[in-house]
Amino acid sequence: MKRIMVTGALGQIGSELVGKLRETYGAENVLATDIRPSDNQDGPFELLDVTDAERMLTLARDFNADTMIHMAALLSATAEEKPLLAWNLNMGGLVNALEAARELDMQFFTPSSIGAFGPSTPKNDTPQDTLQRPTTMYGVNKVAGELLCDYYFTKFGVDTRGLRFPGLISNVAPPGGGTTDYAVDIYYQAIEKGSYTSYIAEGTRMDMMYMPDALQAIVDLMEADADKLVHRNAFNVTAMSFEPEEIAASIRKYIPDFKLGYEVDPARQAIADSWPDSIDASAAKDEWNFKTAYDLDAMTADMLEKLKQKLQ
Ligand code: AKB
Repeated sequence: MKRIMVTGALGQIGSELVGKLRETYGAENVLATDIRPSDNQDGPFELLDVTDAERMLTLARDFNADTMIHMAALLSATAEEKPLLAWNLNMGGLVNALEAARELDMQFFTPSSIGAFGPSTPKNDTPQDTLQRPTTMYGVNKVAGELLCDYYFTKFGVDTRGLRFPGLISNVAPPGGGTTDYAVDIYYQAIEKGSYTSYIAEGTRMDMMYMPDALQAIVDLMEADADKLVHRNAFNVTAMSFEPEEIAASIRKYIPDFKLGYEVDPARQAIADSWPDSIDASAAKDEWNFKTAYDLDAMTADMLEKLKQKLQ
């Protein structure tokens, strides 16, 4: 049975991933860590600032971890507001986690993002292997992170794996500081107010995926046969690509009077404009059978049902 340590366990992905890993591998085999304290009593938890390399290594060693899932990071919009903090946290945390993995011979996962692409990347069907010259600090961190993970694999033999996530949509943890967050907020506002004002402009397409598919993709990639992996860091994955009007149209199937307006935030719009419209996930499909269960309408139905239960 795996012994898994998760950093950033209270973040947008971490807070659901820990539950999924505990269901799959047993609660006692998953150590959740975060810089903030947790009220969750479902399994082991430790406070950890990921820039503290010594504590990270000690926690992993004391837990006998054989797998490190490193999630702690600032997302794109916050990283753009605080670029130096983003560099220190995103890169410092990653190198500390990779060093712990090297020292303790742990399997390793960390997410990359569609943010690893930039304006000169092909916009449609963005290939797995292509030009990556991002213009955001988050993107710089993600490209450097992909390369660093490749380096730890080729140089030290650490079993590093990663996914380039699109915008992730979840009904559990609210996102914080991302560019794609509008596609989560829109569901909350649809239920609470029947309308939404989008900070992303009409016609702006971005890739997205429902959180249950993202969690399954992490487990599937970590379980994949290493001999079949041509790529490692990081696979393009996506379930859908849409613009604000398309998600609004999907919501109107359940809330017919739903209204969408626009008040564009230039900072987040500039980030969105530098990212692809749709990426190609065929390498993930070919190398480890990546698949998704939710398209836009299936996601909308589930989001609205779950959020109604939560908010009413
Ligand atoms: C963000 O918007 O920053 C993230 C991402 C696509 O990496 N959701």
